[in-house]
Amino acid sequence: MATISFFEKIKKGLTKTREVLTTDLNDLFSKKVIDKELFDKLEELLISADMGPQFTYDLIDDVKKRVSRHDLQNAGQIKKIMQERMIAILQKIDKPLIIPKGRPFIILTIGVNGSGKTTTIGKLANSLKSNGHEVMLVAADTFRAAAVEQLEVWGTRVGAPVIKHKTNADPAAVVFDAMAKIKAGFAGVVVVDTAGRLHTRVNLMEELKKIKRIINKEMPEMSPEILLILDATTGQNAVVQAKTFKEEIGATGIVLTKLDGTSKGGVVVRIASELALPVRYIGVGEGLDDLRVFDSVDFTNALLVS
Ligand SMILES: Nc1nc2c(ncn2[C@@H]2O[C@H](COP(=O)(O)OP(=O)(O)OP(=O)(O)O)[C@@H](O)[C@H]2O)c(=O)[nH]1
Ligand SMILES: [Mg+2]
Repeated sequence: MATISFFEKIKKGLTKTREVLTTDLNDLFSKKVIDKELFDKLEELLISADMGPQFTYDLIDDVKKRVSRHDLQNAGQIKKIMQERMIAILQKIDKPLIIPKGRPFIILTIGVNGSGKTTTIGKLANSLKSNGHEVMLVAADTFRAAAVEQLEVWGTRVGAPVIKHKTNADPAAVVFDAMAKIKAGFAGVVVVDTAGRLHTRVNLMEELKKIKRIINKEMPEMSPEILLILDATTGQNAVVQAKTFKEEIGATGIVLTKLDGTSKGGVVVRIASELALPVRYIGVGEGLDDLRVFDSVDFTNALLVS
């Protein structure tokens, strides 16, 4: 079986959004004339891919101005303009997570129920291990039955130890144990799984704040990466959640999961425009190898270039 390239994998993962943006746009741009109907259809497409109203109207406005200046000869050129505008926005959030080797580093994952936290941790641990990092997983989701077992399955698959307590134990106490491992000499990446929560649930938010306080108290010299895991299939809702988590807990980066399951991949543009938070990784499937470092050029190529 031929191995598919890194780029092809992203492209495959983005198929559903690609279908909207590339296939439908190509149909649209096969028209020779640039008229009102074309703009209406373009607007509809961009909105359905969840690029957000701002991006959509700015793009259409730009194209209209170019048309009136006779700068635009055919509709096909619109795609190029769109890619340039997307890259200009996405570059701001294109800041990969740099993880040092031989020193402890803490990643705390946060996000609503089912957004993909535990799965992302499994995939991330796999990628870290293959890049030569030591990895330790921390089962601070003591809330949901079977959450610990789910993390342990990933731990076994990737060969990473899991720190755990019993169901309903204090999550902060599990994190405290992990900090003790660092103090005792563990010099790898500690990845903390937490319970899913509604972004409106006060008690669960307080639990996350407590975990963060423990990390800051025990490891004051360390800046943990607080990774907000967002489900791309929820589109605009993911942006709303992100705002709340950012305000309440203070995220430092985003992972956008399930891009393979949605035609709303344009939500990355909204995230970039509305939240000043880097997108560190994207999830394009459920397998071990389905996490990708976010790169604005690769991403737009995967979406728009045939
Ligand atoms: N297709 C696809 N599915 C994903 C991806 N990431 C996660 N999932 C699936 O989404 C579902 C929920 O994932 P979990 O990792 O359990 O989510 P969670 O945030 O840990 O959930 P809670 O612990 O209940 O809050 C699982 O069925 C995963 O396999 C992805 O990138 N693509
Ligand atoms: Mg989980």
